[in-house]
Amino acid sequence: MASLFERMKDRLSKTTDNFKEKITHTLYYRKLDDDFFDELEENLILSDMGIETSVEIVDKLKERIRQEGTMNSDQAIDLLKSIMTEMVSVEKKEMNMPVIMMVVGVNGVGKTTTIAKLAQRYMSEGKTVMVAAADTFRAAAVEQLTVWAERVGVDIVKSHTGADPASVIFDAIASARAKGVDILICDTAGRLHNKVNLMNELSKLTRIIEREGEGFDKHNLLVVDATTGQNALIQGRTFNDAVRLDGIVMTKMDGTARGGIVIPLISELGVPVEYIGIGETADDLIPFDAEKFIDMLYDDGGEDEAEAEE
Ligand SMILES: Nc1nc2c(ncn2[C@@H]2O[C@H](COP(=O)(O)OP(=O)(O)O)[C@@H](O)[C@H]2O)c(=O)[nH]1
Ligand SMILES: [Mg+2]
Repeated sequence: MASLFERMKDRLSKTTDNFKEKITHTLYYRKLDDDFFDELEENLILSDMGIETSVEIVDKLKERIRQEGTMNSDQAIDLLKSIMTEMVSVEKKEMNMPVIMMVVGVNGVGKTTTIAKLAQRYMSEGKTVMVAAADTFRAAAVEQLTVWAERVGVDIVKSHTGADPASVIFDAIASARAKGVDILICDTAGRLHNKVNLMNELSKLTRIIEREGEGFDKHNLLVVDATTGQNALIQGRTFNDAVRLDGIVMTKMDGTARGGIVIPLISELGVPVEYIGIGETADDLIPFDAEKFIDMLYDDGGEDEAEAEE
């Protein structure tokens, strides 16, 4: 079986190929004139880095070149790499057991699937896990989490469709406490009628978790879908205003060229991407290492074998 690193590299190849085509391959052996910087900025935007972040990257690069003196385009690209690495180096937040994890994000991004993947992963790390079906809005949502819970073998607390999500979370916390569970993962509905509505719903759930979850660490995870490109960034901003985000999971990194979106998401929000989804099975979730990701964007293929097993 291919190593995790190989599998990741393979699944992310559309994103990394796209970046190489737009950035490294077109910008080597070039004069560092205005055209160079304009094209760089444009190609960063086309690589889904977002306008704000692209402008920031190019400004930082110009500044650093000014400080360090004349250089050729190869050296500028190396500098670019280190600037981008600095921008995404946000420390991940430790979780102290027991934990209540609230998973938020709009419909269809992959929340329920990600919860199953996370449950399986935490259990394989020796943790006891429980999931709460607090997306009571859609008829199929509770059923879907139930199927996943059976598949990965995790306890589930649920109610009927249309039940109050806060009451499901209330019951789940009581049950998690009684059973001494390490991690309670709460699914939520992805309705996003408008921002006020979202804020109200999430703050209601947050209040219940705060009030009932004494003694539990709280960890809020945002799930976003890489294939939506800039929309993932817009959702990130909206949710970041509505709830304290501790981490992000970027799904559907397989088969999209738009994975570069993780960079502005991390640098703009200052929230780390903890995991990426690279497929539809419970095994298709891998820890995200921002530095390694940047390495992969610039890598020409000669991979360090020592890193292959992890
Ligand atoms: N290719 C791919 N599909 C995914 C990934 N994560 C979720 N999906 C699919 O995305 C669709 C929506 O997922 P779901 O968990 O129901 O999203 P939710 O509405 O946010 O709960 C499903 O068909 C999943 O199989 C991923 O990492 N890669
Ligand atoms: Mg769901």
